[in-house]
Amino acid sequence: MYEVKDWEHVFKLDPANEIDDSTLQQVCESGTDAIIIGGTDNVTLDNVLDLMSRVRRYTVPCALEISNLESVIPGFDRYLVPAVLNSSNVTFHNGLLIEALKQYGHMIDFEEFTMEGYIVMNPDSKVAKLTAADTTLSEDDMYAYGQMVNHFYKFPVCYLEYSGTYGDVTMLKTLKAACPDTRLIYGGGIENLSQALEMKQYADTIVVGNVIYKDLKRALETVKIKAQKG
Ligand code: 1GP
Repeated sequence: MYEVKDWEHVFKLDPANEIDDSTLQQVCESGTDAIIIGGTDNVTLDNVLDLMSRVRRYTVPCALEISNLESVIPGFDRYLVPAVLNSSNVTFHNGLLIEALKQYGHMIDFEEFTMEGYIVMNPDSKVAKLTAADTTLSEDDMYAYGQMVNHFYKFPVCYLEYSGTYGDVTMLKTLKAACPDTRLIYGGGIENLSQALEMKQYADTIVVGNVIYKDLKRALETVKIKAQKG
């Protein structure tokens, strides 16, 4: 199952964070649908390679969410390419992408790549600061972004990113209403099963990140959303 459309629950590991073998084993053998390796700061070729090779001991699919060109390496099951739609800096829409294509376009297997229309909503997150994201979106704005992803860009994935804080479920619901054909991913601040279930009402896929490093037991419980769906 290397297609994002098959993923209901995903753990995201930040290559800049330390993770011990026992924790990694429990995360990889949790029954989650995939591991995404991705972060904002200090994502390097070395720490991506190290984490990928450790995750590769397990059968769980492993995807790289690309944050810079230096750390893109072969060997992942899938590559996720974020385009931050509410960024005021064109670098994060398509600037990095055009550089990547100029350098590597001749050797890319495009089937392995999935474009993500990203909407970054936590103003205090590193990603919001880095990308100069406009996090003050109204519900009308959110609906329009959803329409843009679903009907105009026709990206396969729309990712509502509240990284570091639990988001507004109303915004997610609004986005879902605008995205009938797009895989909707929610990530940010999910720290327990009930939060995972709340967001899963509208998200097709939920991403659990930080809590892995804070409270592994609660992180692992979130995988139960797979058993409890409809
Ligand atoms: C981050 O969306 C993910 O990119 C998950 O967010 O780390 O807050 O769980 P958290």
